[in-house]
Amino acid sequence: MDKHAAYIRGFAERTDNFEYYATEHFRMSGVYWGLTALCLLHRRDDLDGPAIIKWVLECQHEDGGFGGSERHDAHLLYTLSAVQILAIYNELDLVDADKIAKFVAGLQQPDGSFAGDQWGEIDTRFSYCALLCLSILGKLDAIDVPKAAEYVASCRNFDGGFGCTPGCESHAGQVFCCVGALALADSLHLVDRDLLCWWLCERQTPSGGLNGRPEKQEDVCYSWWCLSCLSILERLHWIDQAALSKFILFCQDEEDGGISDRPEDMADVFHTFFGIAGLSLMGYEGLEPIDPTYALPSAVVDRIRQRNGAPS
Ligand code: GRG
Ligand code: ZN
Repeated sequence: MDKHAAYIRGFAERTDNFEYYATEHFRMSGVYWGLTALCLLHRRDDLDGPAIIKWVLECQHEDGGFGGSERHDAHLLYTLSAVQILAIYNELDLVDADKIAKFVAGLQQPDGSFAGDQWGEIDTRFSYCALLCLSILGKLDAIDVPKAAEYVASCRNFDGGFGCTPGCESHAGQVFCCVGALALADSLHLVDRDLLCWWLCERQTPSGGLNGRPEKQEDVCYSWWCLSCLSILERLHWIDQAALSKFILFCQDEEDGGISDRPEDMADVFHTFFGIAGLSLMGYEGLEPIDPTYALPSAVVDRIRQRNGAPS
């Protein structure tokens, strides 16, 4: 745990390398991944909270949305990450929730789907981002929630999985977004639970790791994309958790910290977060629990629920 925390801190501190500039456009999500991983390791305050909060606020646009970093266009992906970061630091009062809700609501289309930004790409990822962002802010009433759920359900396939838009192939990443969105919309009855959970547990390969769709390679991040759905749908016991834990642990860089997508590859912050998050979902000793729908530490979600007046 010490090495993973040091790896994440090192990533946050190094700005004189190629990766720093090459990842500029999605830095807001990178900060969310690193910070949430540190929370699960009980080390939230290893990063400079006040500096991060100041930077997050600098990335907000006049229309209420947030960019991936300063000078980048507002997008739902980074608006969600920004709101998640502020929730972790218990600093949601620093932003105008109505202004953010207006930005999100402005991206909903007549069929219930969401565009990611003003340029109009439609994807079920953005449905999840919109619903989660507004749930955290306690502003779900800014959008048409039943219509949002109806659109997500229209992306459901014969195998029980979900894709990016209607008719697109089932992919575990999209399944996470759709199951998460339906959970937030209180519409899980639109999921064919047994069919989908069977498809999800079929993602486990002989390596113990999970893949994202049939015939593809296993990858640590699917420990989150698949497992979170199995957890939401109460079927976590349908996979071999011991074998999956072993696979994730095998992908650790034991010298420099960090977790890679599969054994022998280079570690990165994305897979470090999703590996730790997967272990946390399986109750791995010493890790903070994570909420499978909010993708935030459970303690943060309890606080959000209290703030929004819902029973925790
Ligand atoms: C708050 C956790 C959280 C997420 C925000 C952005 C988002 C919402 C969700 C992304 C879901 C998604 C699509 C994940 C998949 C990422 C991934 C590993 C894509 C790789 O796709 P391919 O086709 O990989 O390159 P395979 O494994 O199919 O070969
Ligand atoms: Zn991956």
